[in-house]
Amino acid sequence: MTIKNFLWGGALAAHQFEGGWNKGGKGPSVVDVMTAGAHGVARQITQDIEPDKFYPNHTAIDFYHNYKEDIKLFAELGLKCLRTSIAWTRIFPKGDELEPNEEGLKFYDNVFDELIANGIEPVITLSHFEIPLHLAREYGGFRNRKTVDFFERFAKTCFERYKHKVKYWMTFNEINNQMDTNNPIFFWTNSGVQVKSGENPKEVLYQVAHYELLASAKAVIAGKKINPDFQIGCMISHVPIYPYSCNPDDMMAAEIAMHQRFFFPDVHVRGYYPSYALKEFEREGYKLDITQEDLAILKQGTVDYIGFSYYMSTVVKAEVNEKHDLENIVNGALPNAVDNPYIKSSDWGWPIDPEGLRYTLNRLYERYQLPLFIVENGFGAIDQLEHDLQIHDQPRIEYLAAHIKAMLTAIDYDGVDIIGYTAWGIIDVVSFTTGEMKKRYGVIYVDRDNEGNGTMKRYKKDSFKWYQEVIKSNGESL
Ligand code: BGP
Repeated sequence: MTIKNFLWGGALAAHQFEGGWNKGGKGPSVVDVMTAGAHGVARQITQDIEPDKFYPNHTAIDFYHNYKEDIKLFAELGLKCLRTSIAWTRIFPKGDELEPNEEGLKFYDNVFDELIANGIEPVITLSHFEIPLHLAREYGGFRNRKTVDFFERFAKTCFERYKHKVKYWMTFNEINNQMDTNNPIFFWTNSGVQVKSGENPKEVLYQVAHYELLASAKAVIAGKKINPDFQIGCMISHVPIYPYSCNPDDMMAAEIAMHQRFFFPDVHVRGYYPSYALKEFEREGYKLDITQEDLAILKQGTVDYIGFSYYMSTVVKAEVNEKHDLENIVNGALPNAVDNPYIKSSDWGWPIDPEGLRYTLNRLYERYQLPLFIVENGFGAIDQLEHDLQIHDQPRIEYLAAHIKAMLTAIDYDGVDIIGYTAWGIIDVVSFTTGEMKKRYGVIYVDRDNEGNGTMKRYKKDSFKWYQEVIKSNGESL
């Protein structure tokens, strides 16, 4: 094996584990007004915080008050890095203030210092689905050019404050999952946007996308001025799309559908709009506010690496599948998606496809020739806390082992350049899509249920010891 200085780690996002949603001067974000859903039941976006409703992210797993103990566990696990995010509303509670909230900045100083003291490098996402609610309500989120400036101010504030503590940054988490314009949750959490009746969601999407890509490029430019050693990446969700058969029509359907996956990283990496997007804008007659000055900024603010999440693959046929369920996250905006008969799925219907990770690594690397960082991968499942306080999560071990093996093959045989691997939800957190607690990813169990009840105590699962060995052996022991 040829990996050196590899960043083995765990991944989390502020709103899914911190709790303390209104502590230390924090303002509400777009996820703070989202109720819990369940498998097949969508989360609701409420107008404001309604007293009779349960908002799972408000307390989450209360890392806010337990960060020292949790970081101790991460150190025992041997993590080399922890990928997490900065809650924008801890720093700018409403988003449009001129001055940041010192208490929020101090909280992350404490967290980063604690991580570094324990030999864990913080890897930071600036915006992981938690744009300030005020920006969403008052400005329409990223449908408004002003939000670009608010984000830039937030990014600069973080870069300046943490320039000696953080090297690896990402601008927007899974920026591309809002390509699924049928799912209002993604638009809301990525960008603080709700589509109005009579609007063409695709036209709204591309305007929002432009402002976000611009905000990302401006952040990259500003970050490099503050510390030229910063590595600033994008973060995309990558679900490869396979053709259902070798029928050239299926092949072409898959190839065209992949534009959806590549649109955002194409701009982040190359600094200009891809030809297929420009043709679509023209063909559909979209009226977009994109200036020459913006295009120059996109060109200058390209990313250093590609952070991405990988959970599953999907399959399309040339013809539209009438039974397609548009609420189904797996198939998202692909009306021609079908099941893959060769692979199994998780209890939440997410196809399990480790080879798809090797395929993804190869495709992304050949297209962009930039270092890749697998910043999310994991297995959401129900875990049982036994009477003897053990949790036997063998399926999770199998999932992670198979994916890590595929990654190591991509490094050793295919020569793909990979910075690191951070297992998603290293400690159990609130599920993003469903708001549930019972969809667990962690190697550390948290005693909390879907309704927010439980002792919040932490327990090591079988996968804890297993992952500890993986890290210690630098991937030799799977
Ligand atoms: C990604 C998000 C994460 C995370 C993960 C698992 O889309 O970046 O925030 O939650 O998916 O999804 P879920 O929690 O819905 O199972």
